[in-house]
Amino acid sequence: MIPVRHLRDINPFRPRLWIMRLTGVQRGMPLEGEAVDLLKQIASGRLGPPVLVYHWDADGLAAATTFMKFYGGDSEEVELRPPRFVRSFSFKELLEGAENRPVVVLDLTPRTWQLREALEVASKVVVVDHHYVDWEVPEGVTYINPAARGDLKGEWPSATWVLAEALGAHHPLLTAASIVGDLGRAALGNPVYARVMRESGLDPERDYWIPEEIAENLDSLHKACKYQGLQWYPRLLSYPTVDPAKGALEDVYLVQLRATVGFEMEELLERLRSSVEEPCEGVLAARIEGGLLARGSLSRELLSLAKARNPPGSFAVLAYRAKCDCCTVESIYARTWKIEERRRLEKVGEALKRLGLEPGGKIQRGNLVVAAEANGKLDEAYKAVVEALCSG
Ligand SMILES: [Mn+2]
Repeated sequence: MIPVRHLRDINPFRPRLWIMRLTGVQRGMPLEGEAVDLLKQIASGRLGPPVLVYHWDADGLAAATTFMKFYGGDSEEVELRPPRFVRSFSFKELLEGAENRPVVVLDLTPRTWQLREALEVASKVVVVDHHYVDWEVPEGVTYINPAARGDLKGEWPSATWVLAEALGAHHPLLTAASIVGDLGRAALGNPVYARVMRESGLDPERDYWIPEEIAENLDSLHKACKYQGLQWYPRLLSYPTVDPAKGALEDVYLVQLRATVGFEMEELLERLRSSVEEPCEGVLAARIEGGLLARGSLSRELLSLAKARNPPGSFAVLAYRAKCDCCTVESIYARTWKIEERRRLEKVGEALKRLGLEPGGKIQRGNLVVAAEANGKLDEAYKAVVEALCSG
């Protein structure tokens, strides 16, 4: 279940592969202009120690580590404040006690109301991201997101890569891990992934497992709801004596945590299989809770259960409550594998909006999902989604 692999005689961690300055040739689309200048000023430390607010996944952690590695001031003074596993967090709460500092938001896509709050409590607000954005960005927010209007060519596969291009520097293997973290095996078809792997002295296909293990190790922090770990690792991995990619690959705590997540996940999947309901034909639904933040994998598993039925079901609906030490996180997911069912999925999104939730997701071939954070409204959200799918 947990693959044990060895580095054999590959040693991608020779000093030459530590942080590399990107040259003009290696850079894809150079990011320039006032936005990048401000980011560089913050990274130099001249505007005072910043607060980093970053996504809890491998890409977010890699981006935060990259920023810390390049920070020109005293990195001990940088505040690391990822949100507590919810995207709809409040900057006012998150930045309490660290007001009037520059804030750098990494791999998160705050909504208009969140950015307005950020402007009230921070001296500068810079967002570095690669997600689609279709809402207003208030004046005063500096946005570095070349993928904001879409990225059909896959030039911006991770926020870490956007940050690398903006800073003009990165750790290529850590960047490769950030891409694998976001894309999974689809990274194998991504041009940026191939480039940064070669830059690391690695073969993009044969050595895929190296960035994959790094990404899985980093991702086990959020899967096991280790909030303190999210705050620690970008600092630990950016210490001058540590190679961040090697550190993330070999760190004993991360390796053990990943193993723990692996077998707890098996138990959770077992629980999921025994709590499946079928509120109407073709819709498989489940309401469960557990100690892992694993809503994405659980909802995908539920969809494969639906698909395996005879006749195959079209939809999976998951209401999941993750009970973490730091907090409880409730989410609602609806998935289908049929592109022709996208209209019904859109109805799910509308139903969730009517409840005051902020649904997001992807409606594209091969990945049709609508999801929302539902803290305090999980039962309502579940009923609304089932009704939207079952009422015709
Ligand atoms: Mn990302």
